[in-house]
Amino acid sequence: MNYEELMLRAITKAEKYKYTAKPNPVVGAIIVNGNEIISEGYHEKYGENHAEVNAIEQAYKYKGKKFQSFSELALICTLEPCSHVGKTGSCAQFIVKTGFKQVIIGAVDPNPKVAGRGIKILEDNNIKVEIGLFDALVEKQNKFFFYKHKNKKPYITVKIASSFDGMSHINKERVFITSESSRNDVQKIRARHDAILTGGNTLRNDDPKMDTRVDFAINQAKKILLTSKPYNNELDFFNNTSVDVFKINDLNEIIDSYKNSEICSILVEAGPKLVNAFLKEEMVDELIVYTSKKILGGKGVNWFDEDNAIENYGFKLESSYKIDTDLKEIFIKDE
Ligand code: AOF
Ligand code: ZN
Repeated sequence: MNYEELMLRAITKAEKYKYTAKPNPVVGAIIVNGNEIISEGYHEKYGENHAEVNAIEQAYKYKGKKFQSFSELALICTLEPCSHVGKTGSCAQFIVKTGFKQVIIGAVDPNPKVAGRGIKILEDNNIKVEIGLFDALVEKQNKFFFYKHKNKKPYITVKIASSFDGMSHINKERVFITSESSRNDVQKIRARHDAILTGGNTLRNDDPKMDTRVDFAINQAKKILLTSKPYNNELDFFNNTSVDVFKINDLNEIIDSYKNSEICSILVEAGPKLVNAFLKEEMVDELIVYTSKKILGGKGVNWFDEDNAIENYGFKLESSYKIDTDLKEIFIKDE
């Protein structure tokens, strides 16, 4: 296998850990001796070993058998090895200490704690480093992580469920607008995000849990509540989780407070008032709309005041699917 094939293999296999590594990026590392794969490692779980460490620990089992010294081997990593000592040691230092002489890197780590320093450690220790192999794929795979560090703010997705006549259900009328399949699909969107944000009205009227219910392992998203009024903190929403509560109205200030946190993405699941406030502030990067065939009429309240509001806010349709009788549309900010 050549380095291109190995990098693609590492990227593809790293994908498996996207729900458990978050808010960290998914990362893969492969160690080869010429054409032979000696070992592979992945960042499987947030807070646990980085990919390179898992690969190197595996490789030690074959030292003296498949190879004599690490200087004979090449290490392929999808992301620049980290320079910082975080929850685990510095991968770049560990690679130097292990004795590698050749490292092939996909993308440079945009995290300001790393951002080229890992590469410098390797090069300063006479390791031959190649950078940029399929970096666009690595960036796409870790879209939220790269966005957060490039823009110094989390990626914001808004999800709404709309009746055929463009409405949300009215206060305290707990009707399901969309089908069970659509609601299961929402669980996967929750699973991808690092935080879920809602407002006091939704909390009081709907009593939502807003946790992610899926049949695979995930890191549950953090919860964020925006409310200026009193609330009952014994509701299910507060079960087994820490919730960040904001009593201020300034959305920019609220979102800005996450710029130095690990949160890379926030999913807004709220009612029309808060959703429109996010849109008016031009803070939404992606808007996901589920539309059912149901008509709500007098039992509903309009999601938007004007016709073509989504387009008028500068969104363009990126994709559109049928889910049972519902329609799922994804709109992206038209830059
Ligand atoms: C690597 N290899 O497999 C990953 C890296 O909180 P920590 O200590 O786990 O560090 C997380 C940061 O490390 C993350 O934000 C990113 O910059 C980098 N991720 N680096 O060398 C890995 N997952
Ligand atoms: Zn690392």
